This record gives sequence, structure tokens and C-alpha cells, in this order.
Amino acid sequence: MSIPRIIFDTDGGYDDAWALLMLLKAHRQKCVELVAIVCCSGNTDVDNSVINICRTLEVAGEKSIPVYRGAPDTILFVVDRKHDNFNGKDGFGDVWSPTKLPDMTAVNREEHGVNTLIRLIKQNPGELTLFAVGPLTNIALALRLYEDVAELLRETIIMGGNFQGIGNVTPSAEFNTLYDPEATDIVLKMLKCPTTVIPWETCIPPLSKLNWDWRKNVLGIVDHPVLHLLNPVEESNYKNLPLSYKWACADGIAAAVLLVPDLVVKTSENVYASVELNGSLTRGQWVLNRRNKTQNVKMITEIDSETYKKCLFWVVDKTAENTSLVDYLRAEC
Ligand SMILES: [Ca+2]
Repeated sequence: MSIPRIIFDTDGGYDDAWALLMLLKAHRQKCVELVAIVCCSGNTDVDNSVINICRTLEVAGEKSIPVYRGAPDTILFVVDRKHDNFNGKDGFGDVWSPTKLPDMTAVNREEHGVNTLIRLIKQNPGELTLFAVGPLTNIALALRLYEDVAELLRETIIMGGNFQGIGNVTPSAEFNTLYDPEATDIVLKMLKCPTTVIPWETCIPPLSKLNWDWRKNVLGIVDHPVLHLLNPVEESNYKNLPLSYKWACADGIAAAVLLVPDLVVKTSENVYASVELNGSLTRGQWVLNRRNKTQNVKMITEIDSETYKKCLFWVVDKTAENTSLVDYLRAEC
């Protein structure tokens, strides 16, 4: 089977960066091909998202993957949107001056990111994997414009939603979904390709064991350019939180699931998922219909936290530049 050819759809937070860095290493090793990066609004506005992605590409020394600016706003609401303050105003902990920009030469300013999605998916029928780790606005707009896009993807991997009704913005809603629930509704109803979902509960205790102490004092002490970039970003995000606080890094989990599903996924469930669009308490919560005869997603319900930790070490292990993640994990066993 050919290697995954990936469109990376992102809202530019710190865990988006971890996911991108993991996939970039696999890209350099020709285990995957990152075809394009399309930014959206979510953790921060879409322009900061583009900047954060360029900062991440810069630290990886990557200049050849084009970056596109996608939708600046959600499907329905222009003014009633709230970014994720957890990542600071700029999505990267407000560590840098707004004028201290990274190398932005990878940004293609000629084409809207939604048009990029449509063009690439139509040009490569059945070949592309959509890796979506922000609100689903871009792909929802692409599906709304051209419904055949729904049938032309090879696979979609989504970080978002929930399967136990646990939220991180409201008691019942996860951020990516609540930021643009209508987009999630469109995607869940229209996509026709195999779709894997990494929901919020899978990324936090008790299902995921990672905490800020491990990130800061174990992973964080490795001397590597990736950590020179992300340590200050995450120190800023976590500065008021105890060491025992969860370190979710949800988008990184999605990247590990893409690269090494057989090694990192412990349990999953094929199920028909929908999103609540109304409800005075539950807007944005996912609803799983286990009575439905058909399923539209593969929900990852538990990962192996120790294997995920090794995936993150692989990203910053300079001795593993020519070792694939699969080989790295098998050697560690
Ligand atoms: Ca994200």
C-alpha cells in the first residue's frame, strides 16, 4: 500500500505543533508525504495560526510544504466566537513579539485554503488523507461547495468531540467541536471515507496518563531545537497550573494514531456519531448512536500512554533521524 499523502488542517496551537513535528519527521523519512498545510481559526485567529505553523516549520528546517490560509470564521457566526485562551492570544503562549515573525516563504497567498482542499482532493481522487486537528470549518466549506469531495478522500483523521460527554469548554463540549458545531455536523453527515476520531476523553486522565510534570521535567529537558521552540510556549500556557495537571497534547495523539495505529491504539469502537447543535447544556456534545445499523466513525477509546510518550521522544531523538517510528518503538519493546 502506498504511503499516506496528507493534508494537515490545523488551528495552530502547541499540540498542533507536536503533531506537525511528528509527521514532518515521518515525511523526511518518506514514511508519509505532507502535501499541504491548511490553517483555520480556533486556538487563535487564522493569521496567527499561519504564523505558528511557519514557526514550527522553521524549527524543523522545512520550506517545501505549502501553507494556506483557510476560513477566518465559523460557518454561521462571525462575532460570537471565542478562541482558546489556554494557548494565549496568539495561540503560542504570547511568547514572541507580534513583529518577530518566522520565515513565511512557505505561505501561498494566491489560493484560499478551502480552494486548496477542493483542488488537491479532486486532483488526487482516493489518494489523500485529511488530518484535521482544529475546528472543521475548512473541510465543511469544501463539502458544502462540492459534495463529491466527500467520496474522494482516502481517509480522514479528526481530533475532536467526545464519547463520554466530557467537555473542556463547557461540561459537555470539546473545544474543536464547540468552536464550530455546524461544521462538525456537516462533516459527520457528509464524509464517505473511513474516518478515525480521537475524542477528548482519550487524551486526558484516566485514559491518558501524561501530565505537565512529565512534559516539563522529563521530555522537556532534552536538548533539541523542537524543545527550544515549544518549552517557552508551553511554560507560558501552563505557568499557573500544578505539575500534576494533565498534559493532553491531543493533536499529537492523533499523529501517533495516523503513524502507528497498531502500536498506540488499545481500544476503538465503530459507531454512528452526531453532534448536538441545540440544547441549553449540550451544544457541541457528540452523541453516539449504537443502535444505528451503519457507522460513520472509528472512535479511538483508549491509547497506550507509554507508547505515546515514546512517540514524542522519537520526535526529539537526534539519533533517530533515520529510524522510522515503527522501528523505534519496536526496538524499545
Ligand atoms: Ca488543534
